[in-house]
Amino acid sequence: MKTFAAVDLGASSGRVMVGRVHEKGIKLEETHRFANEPVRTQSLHWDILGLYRELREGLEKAGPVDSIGIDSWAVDYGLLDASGALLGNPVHYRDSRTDNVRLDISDEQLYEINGLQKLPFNTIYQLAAAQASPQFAIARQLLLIPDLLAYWLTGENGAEYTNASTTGLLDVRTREWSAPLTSGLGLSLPPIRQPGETIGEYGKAKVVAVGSHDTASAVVGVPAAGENFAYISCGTWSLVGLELGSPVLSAESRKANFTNEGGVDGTIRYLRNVMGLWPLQECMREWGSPDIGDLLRRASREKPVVIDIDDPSFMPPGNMAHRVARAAGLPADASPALLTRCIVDSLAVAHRKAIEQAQELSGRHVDAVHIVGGGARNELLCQLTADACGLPVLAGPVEATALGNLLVQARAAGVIEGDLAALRSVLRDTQQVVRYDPARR
Ligand code: LRH
Repeated sequence: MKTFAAVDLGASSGRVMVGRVHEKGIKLEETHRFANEPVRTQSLHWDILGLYRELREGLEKAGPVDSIGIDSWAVDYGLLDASGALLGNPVHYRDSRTDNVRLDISDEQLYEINGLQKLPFNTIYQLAAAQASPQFAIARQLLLIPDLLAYWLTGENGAEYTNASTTGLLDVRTREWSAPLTSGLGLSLPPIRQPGETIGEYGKAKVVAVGSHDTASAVVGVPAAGENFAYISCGTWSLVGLELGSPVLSAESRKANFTNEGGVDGTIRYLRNVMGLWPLQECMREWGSPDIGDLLRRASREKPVVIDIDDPSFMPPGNMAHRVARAAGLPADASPALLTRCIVDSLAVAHRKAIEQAQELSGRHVDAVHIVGGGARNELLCQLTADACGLPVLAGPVEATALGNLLVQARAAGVIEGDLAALRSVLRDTQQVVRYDPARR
């Protein structure tokens, strides 16, 4: 048996989880949890030094481990000067600086190179927005957030492949930085490293590259058997899609805004970002954080109301309950239960749309939908998703991201052998999964 630390920086909190892994078992324990709140000055920023301090405190609390793996959400980065010092606090992707950014390349040409859905906050747009700043003029190197933290721990720099694949700067075919997309940046982009590679040492522990894009680790953590499954990594976002062997780059795929992100072991995460639980999280914050179980029970007794929850107007924070009520044609004082029902119903319908389109565009048929992440706890959402899709939903594990992070480390350490299917079979043997069958229509 070996012991690993998974560091996961999520939308509102960061955690250090310790996993004890042997060939047939995995035991997970959260040893440190800390806030990950963005800080607003003129822009919305990461509190990166505070997070680094918490990360080190968490590793201290974790005690001796064989290795450490770090993941976080995609696309965000820090800029370093020629001496390797960080230039300012990284900007959070929900900042408005990318609102009106345009690139010199057409959407069609861009998709042909990078295969990514158009999300206004992809690194390529963030860089276009940042390029005129004085900071950028002295920037020499870009590191994505997990790579930046690993650099501080080990002194080694690199770009982990799954997260690099979300920047918009990677060539989806060669899996390397695209020369046409990066040559004008005036920045050096670090060499790509694959999940499982050793980055360096922190004390006696190795620091190992994992699927450092949280969604890539979550997809490793999907306890699926075979390949005919769709997954929803459901938390602040719902990342809805399929695991494929090669990208889908058709015009239809681009128009439907499907992405071909890089997965662990050379897989392609063919998916679309669906708004996820973000609007509900924002409403809950406005409502003073009521008990979610009670809210969902009351919501389940309300009549369904469906809106286009994927409308980009729901992306920025603030005033969410009012925005949802207005979109649904409900009175401004609509009850939290009714608004919750509306968000959850709308999300279930958006899940169905993405799963149907993913199948059509890729030719892959699915016969079950796995929901992993925090959303797997939301019984109403799981049932409504099963009903909307007309497919069984298999919910869990909630901790798919941390588990995917740990499994890649465990394989690198030789505790578990084999491909993704072998890693997933450990999950099927050890993790609880709840099945929701679709209501008969
Ligand atoms: C989910 C996630 C998603 C990205 C977004 C920025 O946490 O990484 O995959 O699109 O955050």
